[in-house]
Amino acid sequence: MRALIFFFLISFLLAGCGGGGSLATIRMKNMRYVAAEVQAQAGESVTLRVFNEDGYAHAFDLDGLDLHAQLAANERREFVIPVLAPGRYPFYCSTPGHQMAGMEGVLVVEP
Ligand SMILES: [Cu+2]
Repeated sequence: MRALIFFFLISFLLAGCGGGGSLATIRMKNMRYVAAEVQAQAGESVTLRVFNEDGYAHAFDLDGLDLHAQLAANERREFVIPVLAPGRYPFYCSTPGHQMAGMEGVLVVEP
């Protein structure tokens, strides 16, 4: 029992330090999110790396996590989410007309 508590404590500390987390890459190219479905694991920290590979500005909007960012041409941003609950988190580009043109995707968090 004591070992189990110790294990959970270490896991918690590692998660707090950013260790054991995963990386999800979201690329914007040709008015699309290149991987329209991105996977992540629940219960650990996730680094979302968003890269605008187009020669013009895009936005990254993920309402479920209240993430909203403007990305200039060829700009790269990272968002660290300490912990995610399982579920589907749709994201889109809020630049006028872009979501209608197909700029949307979903972050799928597996339990
Ligand atoms: Cu866009």
